[in-house]
Amino acid sequence: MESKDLIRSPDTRRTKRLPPGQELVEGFPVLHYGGVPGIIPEKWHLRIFGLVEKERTLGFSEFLVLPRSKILSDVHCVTGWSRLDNIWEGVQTSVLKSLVKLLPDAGFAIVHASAGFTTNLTLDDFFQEDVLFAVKHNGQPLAPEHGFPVRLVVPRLYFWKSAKWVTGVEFTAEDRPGFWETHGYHNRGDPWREERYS
Ligand SMILES: Nc1nc2c(c(=O)[nH]1)N[C@H]1C(S)=C(S)[C@@H](COP(=O)(O)O)O[C@H]1N2
Ligand SMILES: [Mo]
Repeated sequence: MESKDLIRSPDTRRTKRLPPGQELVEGFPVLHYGGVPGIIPEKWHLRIFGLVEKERTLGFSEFLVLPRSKILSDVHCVTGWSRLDNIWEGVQTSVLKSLVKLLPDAGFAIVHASAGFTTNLTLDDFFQEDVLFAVKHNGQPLAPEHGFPVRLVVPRLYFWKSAKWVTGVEFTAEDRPGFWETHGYHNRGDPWREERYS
């Protein structure tokens, strides 16, 4: 579906855009654990499950007709680089609320990705207006190494929360630290508070 106007992530309005301990980069470094999966879009699914009334699985063609938005955001990697003014196009997480009904006990979103990768967010962080499932970066489809066909983008937290090659979202009552969170990274990861490691 055609996307609406550009939403600015609030951090892009700061006069000082660089969080403490970060350095600007011009390129787009690639970081992840393991290999780059070769995902065939026709075989890709997004499963929405856990504490929902009725679980749902969307295929790529169903995902592509969901309402889309464009978001301007800065990227801050916990390893110290930041990349400003990224335009992401995709489906805001809030759209999921029109696809499934969350049960009252749900408090966390566990984002699942290829090869068993997960990352955890509170529902408050997950449903912020600037959080989206991106299919494009700066007008181009995502490159395989940057998460093709779909990645999450969580602009206000360090970039490890922005899972590449997303396959599902699970709603849970209890928090469940994900891959990087159980390998020494902070449970939340606010770059302005330098929540880097735990
Ligand atoms: N599936 C998956 N997503 C992931 C990771 C990963 O290991 N697996 N690493 C995270 C980390 S640590 C970072 S810094 C960003 C890097 O994204 P980029 O390669 O597009 O710069 O992806 C995040 N998303
Ligand atoms: Mo990272």
